[in-house]
This record gives sequence, C-alpha cells and structure tokens, in this order.
Amino acid sequence: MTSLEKVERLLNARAERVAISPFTDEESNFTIQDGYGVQKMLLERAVKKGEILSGYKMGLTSKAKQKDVNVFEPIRGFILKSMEIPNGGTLALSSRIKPRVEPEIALVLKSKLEGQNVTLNDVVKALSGVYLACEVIDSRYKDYKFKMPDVIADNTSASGYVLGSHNLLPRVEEVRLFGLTLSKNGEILETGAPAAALNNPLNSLLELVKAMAKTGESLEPGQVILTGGLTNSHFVASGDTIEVECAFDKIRFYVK
Ligand code: OOG
Ligand code: MG
Repeated sequence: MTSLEKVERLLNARAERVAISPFTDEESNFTIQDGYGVQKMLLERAVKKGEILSGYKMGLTSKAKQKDVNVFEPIRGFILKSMEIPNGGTLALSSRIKPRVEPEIALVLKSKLEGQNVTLNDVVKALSGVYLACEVIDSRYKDYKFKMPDVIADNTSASGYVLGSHNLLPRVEEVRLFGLTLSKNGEILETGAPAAALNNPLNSLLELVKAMAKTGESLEPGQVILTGGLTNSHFVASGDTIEVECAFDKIRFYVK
C-alpha cells in the first residue's frame, strides 16, 4: 500500500467512524520514518483544506502511557486549530470513533525554538504560557492496537484538546510537582503530577525541538505544545462531564 493510500484509509476511518487494522499487520517493513511520512501528508492535506496548524504534541512521554499502549519511546504529532475545545465546551462524539481523555500540560511559545543545541533555559525563555490541559485522543485503529509506525502515521491519535483558563507561567519552576486529578461525573479516575512526563513537561518540549531539528523544522511563536499524557487515558460516553484539576486551575467539558 502506498503512503497516499494509507492517508486515504486514515481519513476514511475518521469520516466513516470505522476503525481500521494497523498497517504493520500486513507490512512488517513499514518503518517509523514511513509513519512520519504519512503524518506529514495528513498535515499537508489538512492545510490544503484550510485547516490551521496550532502546534504540536508529544506522546508517550510517561510510563503510564507507554505501558498502556505498549510503545516505549516518545512520538510526536501535530495539532490543528479546529481540534481545540474551549474550557467549559463540549466534546462531540459524532465526529469521533472511540475517544479517550488524558490530563497534560500545554506550553505556549512567544518566540521561535530551533536547533539541536537548544537548552532547558532557552525553552523557558521562549514560553508565553503554561496551561493545564486535557487531550482527547481517538485512535483510527481498532481497540487502540498499533505499533509505533502505525500510531505515528495516525498523527499519534490526535483528535482534540482543551486548555485551562489560567496561565501558570509564573509558577513554571514548580509545575512538575503540581498534583492533578482527572475525573468523570465527579468521580476521580486518576491522580498524577506533571513530572510523569520525562521528569518535567519542559523536557518534552526540549525533545520535540531536537527531533524537529533533524528534519530542519522549527517551532514558531504562538504555537501550542501538548507535552504528553500524565496518566492512563479514559474512554468517555455521551452525557459525561470530564474535569481536570490542579490547585490553580480547573478544566471542565461535556461529552455529547
Ligand atoms: C497514542 C497517543 C499518545 C500521549 O499523550 O501519550 C499521547 C495513544 O495513546 O493512542 O497522546
Ligand atoms: Mg496525549
């Protein structure tokens, strides 16, 4: 199957809301690099259709997430403006297959970040915002069963994201040790801390910049970076109220 055919399959799975088999089932020689090739074509296709790139996401940066999907290396994907759900808004099931939610930290940039030699200090200086976030993932593969090249091709299951309402940048040094909760209909499903993501979500951004430098890409002012799920992700159903909380902010949205 060509990369273009893979793009069509993934787009069709999303449009028809019918999950597909992972490509590696049939093609054991489908590589991580091939996966990023398919992902790039998905982004080009989206932009051509008028979608706006809002930033990037890192995935599988925590042990909880890695164990959950049995992939033990961070991966990256892109996020689009149309994926954003406002805090207090609704998550529509009608355009998704089987979404799951996961608490994250999102970082917003005020200046460009690029190059192999970027430091943690550069990363901090480039930030305009640090936000509590909730990512919505929706694998286009049946039962979230995939290998690394597959999930990369599927843009790392990206589907939606909600940002908190308070900029936590003044507390950037303490964020890694914030306690947070994920709850559904008032019941706590997970507790965690941002340190779960590569010891500090800032490291996740650092890794992203370095990975992108390899292909001559950079991060631009205004872009949002989701730094990776901090706990296991959880399925949602119509009527659910989802909340992610820390001591300084609260996200709430409704599943419809
Ligand atoms: C892959 C997406 C991983 C994260 O934050 O780790 C991800 C998946 O779990 O389907 O978004
Ligand atoms: Mg995620």
